[in-house]
Amino acid sequence: MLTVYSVPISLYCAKLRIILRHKGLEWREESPPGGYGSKEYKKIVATGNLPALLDGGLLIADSEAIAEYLEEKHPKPNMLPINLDERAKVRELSRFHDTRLEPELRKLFSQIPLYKPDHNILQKQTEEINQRLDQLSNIIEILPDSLLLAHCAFPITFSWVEALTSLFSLQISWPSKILTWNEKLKTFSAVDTELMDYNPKLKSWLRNQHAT
Ligand SMILES: N[C@@H](CCC(=O)N[C@@H](CS)C(=O)NCC(=O)O)C(=O)O
Repeated sequence: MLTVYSVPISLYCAKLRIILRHKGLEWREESPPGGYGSKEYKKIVATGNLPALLDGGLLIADSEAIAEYLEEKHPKPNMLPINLDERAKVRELSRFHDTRLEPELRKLFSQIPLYKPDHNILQKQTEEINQRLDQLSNIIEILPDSLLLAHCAFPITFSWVEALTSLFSLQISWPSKILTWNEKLKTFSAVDTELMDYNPKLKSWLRNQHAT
């Protein structure tokens, strides 16, 4: 059985669970010994980050590397298109998430435990996220009729954006195309199942962070 090193609140671990569920794979989750970034965990995963996958003797870190490995090892159902050009576009969308949208969201994480967040940071990151959402709405073309690797992180990131919007009263402008796209993604049972489990955990984690 596959082993995934994860923590419940990790966005990229949730993305990986969507892929695992969609492919009908079985896995068990383990917390990183000593916590992620710990010396103990770095003996297993040199970079100390999550998620990491252990498949027999093979250990892989980075959700996208894991996703592509699973796609090649378990190609059904297909989560990358057969067509070369389309496959390249799907990878482009994955990179957009991991290198453009999510890093702007992440810059808000430092504000979460604070009673008095820095309003300049909130304002700046609101503008950055709005800009990325706008760009995304120009990248996504059609409503997907199958779930692809590149789709899997977005519904989780959108949940974070929504949760931080209510926490910090952010002025996020959601392009209607993205709202429609996200509703479509939620119709895939692997996405829906993950969100049903993840969203309450996210809300409760945020409440606890804010109370401490
Ligand atoms: N691009 C990486 C990002 C993973 C990532 O940022 N993971 C977080 C948890 S959600 C983490 O491990 N942060 C601690 C660190 O990077 O040292 C991926 O897709 O796996």
